[in-house]
Amino acid sequence: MYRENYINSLRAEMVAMVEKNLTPVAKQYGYSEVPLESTIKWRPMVLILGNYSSGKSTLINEFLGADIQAIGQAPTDDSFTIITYDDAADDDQEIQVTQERDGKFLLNDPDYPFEILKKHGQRFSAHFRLKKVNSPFLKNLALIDTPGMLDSITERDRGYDYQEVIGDLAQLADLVLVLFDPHKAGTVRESHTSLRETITTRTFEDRVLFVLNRIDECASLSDLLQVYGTLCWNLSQITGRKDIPSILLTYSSRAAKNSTNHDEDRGFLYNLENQRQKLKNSVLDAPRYRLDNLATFVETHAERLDHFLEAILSYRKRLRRFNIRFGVMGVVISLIAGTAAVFTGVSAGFLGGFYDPLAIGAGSVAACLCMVFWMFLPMKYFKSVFHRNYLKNIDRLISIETQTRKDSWQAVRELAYKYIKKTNGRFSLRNVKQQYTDVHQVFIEGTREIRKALNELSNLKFNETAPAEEPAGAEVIENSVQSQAPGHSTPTSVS
Ligand SMILES: Nc1nc2c(ncn2[C@@H]2O[C@H](COP(=O)(O)OP(=O)(O)OP(=O)(O)O)[C@@H](O)[C@H]2O)c(=O)[nH]1
Ligand SMILES: [Mg+2]
Repeated sequence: MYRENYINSLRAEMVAMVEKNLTPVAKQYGYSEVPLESTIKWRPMVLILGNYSSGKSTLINEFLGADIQAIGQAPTDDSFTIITYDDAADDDQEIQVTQERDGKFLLNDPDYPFEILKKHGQRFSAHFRLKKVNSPFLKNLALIDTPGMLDSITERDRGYDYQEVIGDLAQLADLVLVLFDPHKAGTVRESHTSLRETITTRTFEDRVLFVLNRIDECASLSDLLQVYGTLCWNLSQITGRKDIPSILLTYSSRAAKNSTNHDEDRGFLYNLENQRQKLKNSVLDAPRYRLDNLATFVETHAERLDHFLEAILSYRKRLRRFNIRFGVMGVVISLIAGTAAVFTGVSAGFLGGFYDPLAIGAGSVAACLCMVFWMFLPMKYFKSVFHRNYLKNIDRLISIETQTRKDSWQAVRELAYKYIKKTNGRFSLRNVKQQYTDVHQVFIEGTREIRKALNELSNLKFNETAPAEEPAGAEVIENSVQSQAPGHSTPTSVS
């Protein structure tokens, strides 16, 4: 409980910091149309992706402790379902769906972070829904069940851009599970595209957990090893990683019990740990991932806004220097012109002498006219040259000495260009200076405390949130396995 409260209060602190220090700047300059915190203020989310029939919905039902999602051998579910806790529901009731809402509601309610998915259109909206369930498993997180990835279907068939949708969801999620099964170990076309292009660019490597599910369906240990090898090879080819990502090996004891393939020798399972509990613990640890992701979120956006403000501030300061230099130059030239006019007037005999009030007046008028001319012609011309030069070489406004700086500058370079072009440098230097100081403070110090807290958290025991009991049906498959294991004599049968 202490751990949970600690995580929740740190989370609230970070969201408040974003709301106060980053969002006003982000909205003012068009860095973000929606408040930055809108995507992070909701509960931690776990996105469950995978081939069709890889057991996503079965896994979710097992976590929830009730049959909430439809399951089946053929591609069963073509919807994205957000499954979340119903705070108003009674925990003592049987676990069930207590409320269902459609995509339209979900995409438009500002309490949820899904506004950014509106752009995927009506067909997507019709395949998006929310289920509230009174399962204690969901107290600190939400699950997202997704349509299985397929071989044949095209984006046009689905009616929306599937890869874009999972890309956006992966960006929102704190943990992404990618499920495979022995029948199609990494060979489904949509999974290929997702892993090669979408997931890798839209989330961080350490947020993705690979799972080889339904391993009870392997005919033998050597069959499992072959499947595992194929999956490793495919994953390293797709993701371009040289190291083999860790893959959890799991199966649903209940589904295995109901499976018809009883004639196969599943004795090998006896020597393998079903890593279901490990998987469950990782999912239950989503709130901690969320904290880590929040810290990364704040660091990333604070750094980008910092660079944006640094660039426009640098432009504004250079413009001020330009104005002072050319202003002084104009004054000097005007004084010279005024004096020259007096000289000419006196030597031509139009004016009585240098101290003649008429001469002083004429000199002043000449100087003023010269200044006006200077400001409206040469200075304006040089200013437009200055403006064009900086727009052409906008990278000169900021020093890009490291790759990280380069990357985050790239993310806001266009925005800075547009802003400078639009305003021509007519914005308040004082305001931008203040904003830069505030954002820089967040960038340098904002997440220091949170990072320290995260270190402490990794030493805190993760206890009551992760009940250690095996899912329903586990006993049966365990018994079945034991009965088939060499040298084991417990006479229990699966059928
Ligand atoms: N033997 C065995 N069968 C499983 C396991 N997990 C799921 N199944 C079965 O596999 C079939 C597909 O399971 P689902 O949970 O519907 O799979 P899904 O990934 O949600 O499928 P789609 O929603 O269609 O993409 C069902 O008949 C399940 O009973 C498992 O670990 N072992
Ligand atoms: Mg499903």
